[in-house]
Amino acid sequence: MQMAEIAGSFEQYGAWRDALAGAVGDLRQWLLEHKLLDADASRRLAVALQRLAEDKLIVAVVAEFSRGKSELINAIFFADCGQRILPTSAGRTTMCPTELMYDAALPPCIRALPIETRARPGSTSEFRKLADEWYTFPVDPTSAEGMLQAFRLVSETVRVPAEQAQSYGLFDPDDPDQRSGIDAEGKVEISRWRHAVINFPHPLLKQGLVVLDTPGLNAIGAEPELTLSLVPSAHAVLFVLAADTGVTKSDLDMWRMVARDSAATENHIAVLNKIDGLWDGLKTAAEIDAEVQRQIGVVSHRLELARERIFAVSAQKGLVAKLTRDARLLAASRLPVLENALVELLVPAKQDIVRSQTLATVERVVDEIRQSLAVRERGMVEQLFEMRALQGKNRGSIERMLARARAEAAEFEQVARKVVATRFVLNKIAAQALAQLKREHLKQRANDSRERMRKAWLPSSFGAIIGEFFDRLRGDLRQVNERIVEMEKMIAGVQASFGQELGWSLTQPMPFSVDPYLAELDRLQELAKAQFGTFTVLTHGKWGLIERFVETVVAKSRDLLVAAERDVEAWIGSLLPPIEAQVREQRAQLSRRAESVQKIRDAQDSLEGGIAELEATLAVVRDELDTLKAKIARTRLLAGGAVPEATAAAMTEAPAPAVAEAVLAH
Ligand SMILES: Nc1nc2c(ncn2[C@@H]2O[C@H](COP(=O)(O)OP(=O)(O)OP(=O)(O)O)[C@@H](O)[C@H]2O)c(=O)[nH]1
Ligand SMILES: [Mg+2]
Repeated sequence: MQMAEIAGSFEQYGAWRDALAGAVGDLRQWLLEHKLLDADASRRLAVALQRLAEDKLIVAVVAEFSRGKSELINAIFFADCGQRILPTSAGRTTMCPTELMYDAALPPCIRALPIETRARPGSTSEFRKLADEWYTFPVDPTSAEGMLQAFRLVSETVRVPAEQAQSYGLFDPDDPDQRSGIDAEGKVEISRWRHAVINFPHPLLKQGLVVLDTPGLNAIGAEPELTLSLVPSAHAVLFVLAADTGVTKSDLDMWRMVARDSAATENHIAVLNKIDGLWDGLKTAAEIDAEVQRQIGVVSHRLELARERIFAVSAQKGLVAKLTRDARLLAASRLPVLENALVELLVPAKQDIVRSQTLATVERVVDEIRQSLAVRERGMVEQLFEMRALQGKNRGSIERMLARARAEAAEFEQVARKVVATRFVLNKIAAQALAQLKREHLKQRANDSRERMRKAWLPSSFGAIIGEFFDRLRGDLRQVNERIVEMEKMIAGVQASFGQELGWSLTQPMPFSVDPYLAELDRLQELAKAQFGTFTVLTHGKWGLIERFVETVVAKSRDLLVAAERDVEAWIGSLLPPIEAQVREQRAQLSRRAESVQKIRDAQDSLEGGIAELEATLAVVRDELDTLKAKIARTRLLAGGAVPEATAAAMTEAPAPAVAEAVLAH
């Protein structure tokens, strides 16, 4: 009952997404059955469908240790498990970053990456691709006790010699606080795992929710993957403070790191946890509220975050209230207020993105097909007109007509040759553009910078070296952009000449820009710069950490260039197929026409039959255009409907006329 808010919203979102995927899948199936889908358009729809299937809502929870991150996750998301599932306790509990998610391709399990991998090159995301490096522990989701037991894995520690911890970048002998952690045998305690992924068939996780729990105590600074990748890519970040500790210096350091890494704090919510500490049984409700408001004011001031983004709660009492179905305690915990805010932050924004991405692809494909069908329709209407004019005509005029049809076909081939020539030039420019984005290219740039850093050994010079690394990557991207502009111009030229000579109106190529990648590079550089700024004194203990940071920066740059390469390639791939499809369509049309005139010449009496046949085919094409119109209208309607019930009702009715009309309006 108490889970309704979050669970209900996520379920609605999931249902909306499934309905949208259903409409796109249905459209694709129908197009395939009617042989209207070429390979390129088919691939584009498949990509859109896959993106819908893999859609995730990521919530990251970060804070210093013991602020109640794990308890908050238990209370907000997993109270319906009937008990606390993530381990919580005083002191350090969660030792490694932990993702809770569900991937139906895997059985329920916990996969854990050993801490030893930190001594080897490669970021967590690179190890993610190496299944053999991970330990897999089965989880029985039907046994709460078994789950609880299994989840304790995230708290496991080992004692290792200080030097070993140092090689993992987890121990700095120059730090007096850390030195005091060495025991009589010269060992220190560290996490046993570097990262854990809990695959767990919980209803929220099945809808695509991913929850990231993080360890406190500097872990966020020691694992570049978290700061550079996992937390910034979350759709919502919960930053947790505790009412009994207030905003300490280390809380503030961590907040600055988190806020800075994400470029903007629009996805961030601060949670002031443990407000039950103020309920001493003597204060009145009004007094307690005044104290809470005062603390929120302090947090707002120190984090430089608007009051509206700060939520005071008691995670622990909220969990207890949900487990014991105590509505009064739940209200006192103020957890539902936070949950509403989280849903508000998460769902509408995500829905907008998914909607516009999906519709952009689908509308484009439908637009191209509609154009092909329109060409076919127009050709048939012209042909019918001619055939009707032939009724009762003599042989001579039929011969003339045949000659005209053949001449037109030959003339068309002259024009169509331009496409072949364009394809040739396009391939050449494409190869030049893509060469800038190849892995080997980046590898060389990275090795170069790494070598220079190693030689310099002076942290103050690292900023400049890293800066140059990024400058070069930006230069590469700008070159790619020049090629893109070239290709755009070429396609526009071909389209214009087809427009002039054949009267075609082709859809303009989709605009493409490398600006988002440039912006992403800027952001990455900012992060790297800030990070290197913290290494003012270079000690041996820190060198390993720096190496890992460089690793991560390079890995992130590679991911970025790989994504750019994929997008540029897809864009190039989408330039010519619509024109080529139109050429094929027109060619087929012209040859059908010549054929049918020839048939009439060969057996003049079959003219009536020919006309009837053509009329029937024309009816089929018109029918296809109508169906296409209805299908895209339905997809739009589904995509726009935020409320599934309303959408479901609308689906059974005819599509709204205004929308349907707009689809086919030339
Ligand atoms: N009184 C009170 N205690 C809480 C509340 N939330 C969490 N705690 C307690 O605070 C301690 C730390 O909670 P955790 O959830 O383990 O904290 P964490 O932030 O995950 O800590 P690490 O995993 O060590 O980084 C535990 O003993 C919790 O029972 C709360 O709302 N009120
Ligand atoms: Mg924890």
